[in-house]
Amino acid sequence: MTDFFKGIAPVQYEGPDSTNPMAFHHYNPDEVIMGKRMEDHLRFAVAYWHSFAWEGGDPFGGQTFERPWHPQDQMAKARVKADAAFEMFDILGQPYFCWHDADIRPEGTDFAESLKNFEEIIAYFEEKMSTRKVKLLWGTANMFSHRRWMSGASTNPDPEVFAYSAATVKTCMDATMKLGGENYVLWGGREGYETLLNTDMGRELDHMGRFLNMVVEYKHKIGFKGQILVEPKPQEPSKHQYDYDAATCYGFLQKYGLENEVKLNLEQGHAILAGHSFEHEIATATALGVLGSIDMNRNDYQSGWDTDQFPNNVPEVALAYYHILKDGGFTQGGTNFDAKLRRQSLDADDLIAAHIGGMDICARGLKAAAAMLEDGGLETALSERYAGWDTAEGKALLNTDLDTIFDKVNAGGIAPAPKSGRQEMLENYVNRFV
Ligand code: XLS
Ligand code: NI
Ligand code: NI
Repeated sequence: MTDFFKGIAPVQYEGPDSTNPMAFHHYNPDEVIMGKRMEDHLRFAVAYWHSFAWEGGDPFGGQTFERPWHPQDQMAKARVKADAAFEMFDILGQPYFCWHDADIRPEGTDFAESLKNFEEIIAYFEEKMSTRKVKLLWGTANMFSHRRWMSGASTNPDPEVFAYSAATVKTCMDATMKLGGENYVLWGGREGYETLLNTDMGRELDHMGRFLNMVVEYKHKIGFKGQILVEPKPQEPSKHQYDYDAATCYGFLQKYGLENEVKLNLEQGHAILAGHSFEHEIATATALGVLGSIDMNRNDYQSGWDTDQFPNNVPEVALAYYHILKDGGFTQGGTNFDAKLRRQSLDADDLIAAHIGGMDICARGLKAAAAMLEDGGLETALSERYAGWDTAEGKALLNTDLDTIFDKVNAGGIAPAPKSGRQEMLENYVNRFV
């Protein structure tokens, strides 16, 4: 036991009229929405890196947080950190959590020592999970912080780094499987470049494609039933990252024959950095059949950086869940809070309140999305807009050729009449629900 969260009781649902800042006002796990419990729709996960490993630094200043598990370079402290993490899971009652290897264990002096540390903590997690309901949404490898990864992991010009990366991912997949993880994520932290002057892009992409194929081969070899997910991001820390956005990732997966094996973990902040909206990224992934899971957060719209704040915009979140629900909802994926406190938010109750807020915002978004779908206004408008394609003539058009179409148009049989796109009407419609 730590006393970091001492005096903070498990968070309960008290409804929208409650003024208790340490209660849920909208997240009611058992409430049934479109035939499914809210908890089973949202599948919330706490991110170990932001909540427990990050020390409050930014590019201009170091650590602001002082936690009982600091400094993080000792095994005993890694256990204290795990104790605190599971205490927070008990307080929040969220069903899942996620980690990178580097979040949970201190780095060893060599690969073998890092692995020993990692396996000891995984065993410690296993013990804690055996008496609790909390599960692992996904595991991943941090192959971007240590200096060995400065020129990339699978895309590194040095084959020894490729080898170190492959061995690292193997151990993280093993641990994810051991803990019953439902997904395995690969975010290409430094899989990109700082300058094309020193970069053989074609070669790096081929190496990354081969690496991901090895991951998929290993998944089948060990019988891991979880989804393999890649996480698009356009830049930061690299100037340019190869997994730029959902569409770019899909092209990459197709080129390397992986489009039926690998899905996407989409993040709000990364969508914004790529110049998209979150719902654009989700709609792209659902159109291509590769939506896997989401990292829920929010970027500051002025700073232009991956600020990883907790979400606080209901209309935005509602449109994200609208596309997720329309796609049938999460199966193995979920809503991971890849979000961190502001560096001045020093206290334990700030950390709890941040998650309460994020969960409540998502609950409101989900309810609004479900209400829109149940009302069906957007679907009716869509089917009316595309109705021409459901007629016999519309269907036949796609199965003919330019000459035949030309003859028909030229003979005067076609005279398109522009129709309103009704954007404001539809925006007003959405506004009724959010
Ligand atoms: C960083 C990424 C990272 C991944 C996991 O921007 O979002 O947190 O989700 O490696
Ligand atoms: Ni991110
Ligand atoms: Ni992320």
